[in-house]
Amino acid sequence: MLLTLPVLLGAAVPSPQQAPPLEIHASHAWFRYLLSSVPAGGYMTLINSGDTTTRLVKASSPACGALMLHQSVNHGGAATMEMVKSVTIPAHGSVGFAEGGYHLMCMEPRMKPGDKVGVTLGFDDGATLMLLVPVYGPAGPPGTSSGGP
Ligand SMILES: [Cu+2]
Repeated sequence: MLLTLPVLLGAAVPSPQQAPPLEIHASHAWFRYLLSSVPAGGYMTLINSGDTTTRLVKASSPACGALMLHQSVNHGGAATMEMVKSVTIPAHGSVGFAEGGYHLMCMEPRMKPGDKVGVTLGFDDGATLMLLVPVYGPAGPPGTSSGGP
């Protein structure tokens, strides 16, 4: 559950001249590609090694018509997915993007298994993280089909 708190502008730190050092990194990122007519799900773990909680607020890729932040949700037994405005990554914490939870949704994917596609993640402090994300077919990465750690 997220609560929206009033933003105290007076307490904001001065705008840095460039994006602050990135303390976010991604591990085990991959796309599941099915067909060009079906959105491709993007999965990863985002790790925040910094002292500041941050939020992922956008994603883009030249290999996608649009790259959205999604969350799978269960409304009274019906599984659907919704767009989310942001995903919070706690200080010294991590967030998993996996089936059944948060994921990236690549609309109109232009990729194929074996490709590596560029993805840019944008955070609420203005920082960006560029990834090269491998593409797998329906079975996913080798050795992870059992659910993995
Ligand atoms: Cu989705």
